[in-house]
This record gives sequence, C-alpha cells and structure tokens, in this order.
Amino acid sequence: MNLRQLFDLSLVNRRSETALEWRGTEYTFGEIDARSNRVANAFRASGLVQGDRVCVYLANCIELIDIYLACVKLGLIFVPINILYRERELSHILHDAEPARYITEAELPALIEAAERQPDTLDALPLEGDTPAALVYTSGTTGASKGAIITHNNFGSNGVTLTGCWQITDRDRFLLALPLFHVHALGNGLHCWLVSGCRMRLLERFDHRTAADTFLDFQPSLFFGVPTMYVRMLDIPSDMAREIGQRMRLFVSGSAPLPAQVLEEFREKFGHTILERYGMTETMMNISNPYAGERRPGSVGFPLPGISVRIDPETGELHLKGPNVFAGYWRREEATRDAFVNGQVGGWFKTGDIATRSEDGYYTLCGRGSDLIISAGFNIYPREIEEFLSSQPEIAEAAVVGESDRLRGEIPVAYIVVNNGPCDLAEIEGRCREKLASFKIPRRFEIVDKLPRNALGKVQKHLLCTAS
Ligand code: MCA
Ligand code: AMP
Repeated sequence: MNLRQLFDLSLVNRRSETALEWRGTEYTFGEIDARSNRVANAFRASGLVQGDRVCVYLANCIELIDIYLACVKLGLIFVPINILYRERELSHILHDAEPARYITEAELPALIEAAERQPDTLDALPLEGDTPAALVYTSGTTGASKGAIITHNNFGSNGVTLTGCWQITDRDRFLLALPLFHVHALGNGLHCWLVSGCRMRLLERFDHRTAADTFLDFQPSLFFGVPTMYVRMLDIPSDMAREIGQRMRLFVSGSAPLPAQVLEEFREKFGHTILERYGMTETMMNISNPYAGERRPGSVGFPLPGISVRIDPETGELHLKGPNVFAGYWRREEATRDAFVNGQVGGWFKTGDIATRSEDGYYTLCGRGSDLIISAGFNIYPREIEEFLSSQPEIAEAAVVGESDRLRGEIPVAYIVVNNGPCDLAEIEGRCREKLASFKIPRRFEIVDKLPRNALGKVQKHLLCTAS
C-alpha cells in the first residue's frame, strides 16, 4: 500500500472533520487533501516527475505538510533539512540529494501562488509500497551525513504500528511541537495523525516559556517529546501541571535517554508515567514501553510488532529486522552494506546502540558504539566539530566530548591544544556560530597542553570527560 491509500483513511474518509490547527485557524481533512492536491498539480506543472527530490528548508508550517503530502502523492522524494543548519551543512545535502526543487521560506510565496491556480483534485498514481518517500539526512561517525532512504512501506508500518500500540484514535487531541525535519515529528507525528484521524495542533517549535499556556489552551490528550521538553515542563507550577495531567492520555518520550529521575518527578507532578520508546532515522521506531503494563524507568520496553531484535553476544550491539528498516543510504552502496550484518542488505541492521535485555524481556540502552552526542534530541558527531576547530589557524588539535547536562542530556564541550601565539576563544566561538548549527556549538572551550592519548595514539575521550 502506498501512503496516499493509507492517508485516505482520514483525508477522504473524514473529509469534513477538523484535522489541523495552525496559527489559530482550523483546517478539515478535506482541506488538507485539497491543499496538497493543488501543490502536487503545481509541482507537476513545473515538470517534476516521480523520483525527483524536493529539498525543504523550512520551520514547521502548514505548507510543509502540504509539500510532504504532494510528494507522497506524486512519488517525489521529500528531503527535509534541519532549519538550524548553516551554509556548509546545507551545501553538502544539496550536492548529495541533487534536488529538482529546493524550497526555502523565500520560495514559499511563489509556490503558494502557483498552487492557487491549480485544481484541487488529483488522479491517483499506482505507486508501490517500496517507492522511496523521503531521504532523511543523518550524520555518521565516518564522513559526511548520508541520506537514509525511507519508503512508503517504512512510514506506513511505523504509523500503523504506533497508532495501534499507543491506542491513538480520532478522539485524540495531539499537540505536535517537534521539528518536522526529523523522523520523530515526521515519521511518528504526521503519520500517527493521518492514520488515526485525530485533531492535531502544530506549533512552529516548542517554547518552554509558553508551553503551559499552550497545553491549557489546547487541552491535548497526546504529546510526543524529547527529554529536554519534559525537563522544561518540570518547571510548570504544580496546580497547572495537575490540570494539564487531567486532560492528557499519553506522554511519549524518545530520541534521547529519559533519565529515570525525570520520569519520577514528572509522574509526581503531572500524574502520568511517560512512555519511553526507542528509534532511529534508519529504522523508525523499534522498541517501546507498553501502553498497558509496566512502563519501566530507564528501559525502552519491548520490540514493536513485526520487529525482530537481537543482541550481538560479543559486542552487545542491538541488531534489528523488520518492515520499518530503511532501504539503504542514498547513492552509498558501501555504507549501506556496512550498516547490515555481513553486508546483507535487508538482513540484520546494526544500530550502533549497546543494549541489555532483562529476564522479563525489557530492553535497556546502555551506550553507543560511537561517540555520538545527543543534545536536546539533536545528534552531534564530534568529528565534524573537531575537524572544523582543527582547521582554525590558532588551533593545533581538538577533541569534542559530551558532558552531561540536566536540561539537554548532553552538551558538546571542546578541548583544544593551541598553536604558539594568541587564541581568542570568543572569536573561535563566533566562527563556530557562523558555520555550524547552533546545537553543535561547544558550550565550553577548555585549553589543554595536550590531548590524552593511548599507546596507539587514539584520543582517550573518557579521560577528558572525567577531567571536566
Ligand atoms: C532549538 N533551537 C531552535 C529550535 N530548536 N531554533 C529554531 N527552531 C527550533 N526548532 C535552538 C535555539 O535557537 C537555541 O539556540 C537552542 O536551540 C536552545 O533553545 P531553547 O529555546 O533554550 O530550547 P530548549 O529548551 O533547549 O529546547 C530545545 C528543543 C529543541 C525545543 C527541545 O532542541 C527540539 O525541538 N529538539 C527536538 C529534536 C528532535 O526532534 N529530534 C529527533 C531526532 P542557541 O542556544 O544557539 O540560542 S529523530 C531521532 O532521534 C530518532 C528517530 C528518534 O528516536 O526520535
Ligand atoms: P537519529 O540518528 O537522529 O535517528 O538518532 C537515533 C539515535 O537516538 C539512536 O541510535 C539512539 O542512540 C538514540 N535514541 C533514540 N531514542 C532513544 C531513547 N529512548 N533512549 C536512548 N537513546 C535513544
């Protein structure tokens, strides 16, 4: 089944029901369908054909949903780009994806104008489920970021599975504050919304200063967040927290570890046990705590239906297989093979995450094979920052490590060895800010005489972490 056929459950079947609240205006599923048909017709009129990539560099907005649905309907490949990326990060993705169309805020008025002149119906294309729906760029420990090819089937199985397992129905009121350029909001948020037919309020972004008012105003029953959002919400006054909790049915957390203490404090304050789950861009959601049954603090729960999980007995790495696993990296056959056990694409996918399994079947993540840092749900590969820092004339070498942080989980900290001569750290930070996404900028710079290295010359990052 392609995604249009799946979404017709809501777009066609519930056409007169309210689908979306965006900036104070309500839209029905019929309107969402018609809007995306017009955009699809405009895309077609401009010459886009199945398989073309459409890169989108936009903050959350209704047009982003229109564009995604138009891509789905025409078999175009949607390529969302992190709005926090700067020129250098953007240009890599644009070169790699070779888009036929690149849509930024500046392009939107022309697209809206072109779509206004188009019919609001669209013939159905006979797309197979294994048609690529999106390329989502994910950084790797080695080299530049790679586009994970996510098919209609991948998104479909993820959306149907989560909707079923988390008992999402058309009676839910869903608050979506996550950025649509990542799989958390795109794969889980949009797909659970369209599969279930619930009402969704979309926010441009999560703002902790207005979060309580937004919850009280919209009165959601369902919320998906990263741990930083839940830490922020612990600051909401108790009476408001209780009132929010009374309206809610389910809070879900993922993208980074949810500290057990945050889960406990949140339960105390809001009267809800957050449901923690585990996923990856390449695989969508894999393992989730149960909706009914014990949501165990610190654990990510059981494999979702249809997904097989095993732990490599030697390395402790989690491997998985299922309809959720992506089709490979865009134009990178070697990297694709490397991502699977014995290079067998479609076999066991190597997650890079280290896990244990309890006797009663709960999985717990206990680290990563790589030195990935996750800050407020955004992934940071130290190597990228290290390479940038080392290329500065004042710096001889640099190592970036994740330091634990109550709010963001981890924050990047840079240890640098300077060349002879002055080194103005504020100046270095300024250059980082120009070239790197904000979440990648080291929150602290430490000058050291030398980096600790083992006998093979490899930097011993754990010694830097403990030194801080
Ligand atoms: C953060 N910033 C943003 C945004 N988010 N700027 C614009 N738009 C955004 N959406 C920048 C701010 O400018 C600021 O930069 C810094 O981040 C922190 O902002 P602050 O207001 O203090 O926010 P916060 O309280 O720290 O919360 C940040 C956040 C945001 C709202 C939690 O980080 C976020 O939305 N994270 C979600 C990421 C996500 O969806 N990850 C899923 C990946 P400065 O400090 O320079 O001023 S998918 C995944 O991992 C897998 C599949 C999975 O399992 O889900
Ligand atoms: P991404 O590459 O952005 O898709 O991030 C995927 C990574 O996020 C996974 O490989 C995990 O390391 C991490 N992750 C996602 N969910 C959780 C979770 N609930 N607990 C710990 N780590 C998580």
